[in-house]
Amino acid sequence: MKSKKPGEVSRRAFVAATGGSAFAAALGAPIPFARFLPAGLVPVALAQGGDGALSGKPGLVMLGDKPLNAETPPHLLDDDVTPGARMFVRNNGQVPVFTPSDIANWRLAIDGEVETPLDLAIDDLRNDFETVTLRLQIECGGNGRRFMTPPARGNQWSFGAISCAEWTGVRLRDLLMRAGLKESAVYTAHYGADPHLSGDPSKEAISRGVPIEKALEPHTIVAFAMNGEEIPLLNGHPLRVIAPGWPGSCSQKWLTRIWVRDREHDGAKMTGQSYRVPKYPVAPGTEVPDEDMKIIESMPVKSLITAPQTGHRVRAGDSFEARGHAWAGDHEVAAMDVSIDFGATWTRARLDAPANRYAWQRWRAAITLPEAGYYEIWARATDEAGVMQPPTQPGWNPRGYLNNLQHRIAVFAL
Ligand SMILES: Nc1nc2c(c(=O)[nH]1)N[C@H]1C(S)=C(S)[C@@H](COP(=O)(O)O)O[C@H]1N2
Ligand SMILES: [Mo]
Repeated sequence: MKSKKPGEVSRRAFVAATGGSAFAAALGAPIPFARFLPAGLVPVALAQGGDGALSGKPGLVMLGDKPLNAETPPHLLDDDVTPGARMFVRNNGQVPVFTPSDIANWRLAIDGEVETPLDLAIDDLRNDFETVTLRLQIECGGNGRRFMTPPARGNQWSFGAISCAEWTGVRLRDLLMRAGLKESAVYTAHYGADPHLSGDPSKEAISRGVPIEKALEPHTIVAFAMNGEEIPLLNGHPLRVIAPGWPGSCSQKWLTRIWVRDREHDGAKMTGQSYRVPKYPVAPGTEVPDEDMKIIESMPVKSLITAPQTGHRVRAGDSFEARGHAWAGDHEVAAMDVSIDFGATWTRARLDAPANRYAWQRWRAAITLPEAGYYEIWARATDEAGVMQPPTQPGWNPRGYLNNLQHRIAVFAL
């Protein structure tokens, strides 16, 4: 293996090409008068409530542009397989810009605690390893943060930092087996080609990893296609890790390197308070020292109402269908219940099996509102271990992770 740090040459090129303009990348169009755009002003096409859209992702709600983050309103998550146009975007650094030759010459390095380091082209992945296609959910560890009291700092995601697309790629396990894991291999470290927000090429935007056991699971993959097409640029084109069921931050986009380590990885956003929760329950608002924090692994049980859209109007006495998805990190969802009386009584919904492990599960319920007035539909999933979504925030934690409170929508009967 050459001593070249993978992605290094390209990274410099990206910084030069982006020139700090995440807006242009997000809009999918150059901004001729960008130099006159007042600092801090978000283009109306991208602003929350604006009638424009993130390039290729109409209807998503922008949370911010530095870094670029956007979530999907629940009613746009109704598809069994999330289309690229409806997949949330979570960036820690700048959106990278690639030339066709960057993509054609893309390399993935597997190095560290392995017998034979690998330096692979995307065609090597396609040709030399078994290809798998799986529906896999990716949820940001901070999804639901907006509903934490007191508020936690970070992107104020409501319910929409979740997707379940159909990913095609190779098992990370097969790559690690080809390289030959040493006894000392205990953790992976993932690197991507996105520049740090500051543009400083010596800094990483984010570099997280997983324990070797998670890396060796057959559903942890290195994907080169999504929904039978190229991965959208904003979601990691041309190559990304999918470590399903764990915080989305484990699923490195624009992947250039997997470093196998002999200890827990300590890359950007692995340490301190990032993607960590207290080892013990704390009162809301408590400051928790770093050494009392542990790395988040499986995401908790959760569900969404994807139809009808909140604010829906029906005729009293008419039956209509409510439906959505439920998922539970490493686990399967065992039961789904809905309520139209603010949780006083619950009715069992129909719940489908997942298309494969780590796919979200479809649920449906027939609903009738007895008389004219305002109602809410509440939805509640229970996992196979009997753990149920709470009606309000679960354990508060300093950065507002893992908020799996029940989703509720408004419905009016006329
Ligand atoms: N290279 C790179 N990979 C990344 C990130 C990033 O900022 N850079 N963000 C992570 C986080 S925090 C999440 S939640 C998921 C989001 O994936 P998506 O943007 O495709 O929805 O990507 C992860 N992979
Ligand atoms: Mo995330």
